[in-house]
Amino acid sequence: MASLAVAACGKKEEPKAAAPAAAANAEEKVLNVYNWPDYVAQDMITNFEKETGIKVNYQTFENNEALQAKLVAGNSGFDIVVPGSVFVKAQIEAGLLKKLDKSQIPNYKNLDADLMKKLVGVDAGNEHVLPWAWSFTTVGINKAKVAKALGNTPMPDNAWDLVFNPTYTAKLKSCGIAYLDSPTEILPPALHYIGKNAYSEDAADHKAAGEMLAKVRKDIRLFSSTMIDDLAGGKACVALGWAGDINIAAKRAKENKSGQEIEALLPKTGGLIFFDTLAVPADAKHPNNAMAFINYFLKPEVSAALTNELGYPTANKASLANVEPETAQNKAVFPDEGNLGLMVPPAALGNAARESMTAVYTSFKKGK
Ligand code: N2P
Repeated sequence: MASLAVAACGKKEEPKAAAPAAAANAEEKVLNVYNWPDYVAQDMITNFEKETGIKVNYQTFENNEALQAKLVAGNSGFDIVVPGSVFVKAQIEAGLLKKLDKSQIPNYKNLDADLMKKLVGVDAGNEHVLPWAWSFTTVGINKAKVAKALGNTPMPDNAWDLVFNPTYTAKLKSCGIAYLDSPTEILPPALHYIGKNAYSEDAADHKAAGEMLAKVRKDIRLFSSTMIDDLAGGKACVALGWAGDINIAAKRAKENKSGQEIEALLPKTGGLIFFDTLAVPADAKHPNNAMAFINYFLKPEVSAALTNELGYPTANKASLANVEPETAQNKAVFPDEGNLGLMVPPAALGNAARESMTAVYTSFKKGK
């Protein structure tokens, strides 16, 4: 009897105990997400909707500059956005992002503490963002087409030569060179190639990178927001892009039985690591739904699906057990310690540096 009484009493107390959840549910069951293209596992959104009853409106943006413009304008209507680590510090400083409410993210414990430490430089105390996925900027190739276009010239020792050295670009332009279309995607690898700090804020360094870039401008066929179709569809044989997207292109070429082998290279002087992060705009209307989405994403099997389907690692340590062996062993998805050690870690760029990079990039692109 006594235990029944306790149970009954417990029941009576329930509505009070559930008050915070009730407050969360007071939000209309809508979540507006703004992410990069080709960056979500196939069933994730529908599964989240089924599990939570929250309806997701999903839109995409093509580069960090486009997202930045939306956030600065305000009233974007988005509840979840996915800024690259390069932009996060400036966005936090400008008050554009809300702090995460970790009490609503029990799966936060699944995150890899070492990877989270890599973000404290852009988000002190890991208060505002957590990784959606990470990868590195590098060079992707269609192996057979590149070998053919290079002829007697052997592959360079440093893969960056394929996109920055006129000796190689002059030969490769026949099968197509593609660059990402964004100042903050091109200037950092260009700076790294000429031996400067990839995230230098010095306008003189940007100018020097621009001078190097000008020498290869006539050999660049396309500027693009993703390398997937360019490489898999044969528009380009070489791309300056993200390893993850190059991995997707490789997968697609295989599935299409095109006979073409596409590969993300590991440059001898290192690629540039980036994190894309889950963040909530300061004026988001559905921040609690955003926390529910983040918590859902941090389930081991949900994060693992992103890695398995798209070839992007997440920071969800608990998801690693669900990553398929073929993906886990792919060095273009999970570079080994040696390669990671060569890579440029993520860093922040201030507004003035980004403006200076944009000016250099714009005149580079125009000057054919
Ligand atoms: C999505 C690629 C986004 C990664 N396919 C670059 N930040």
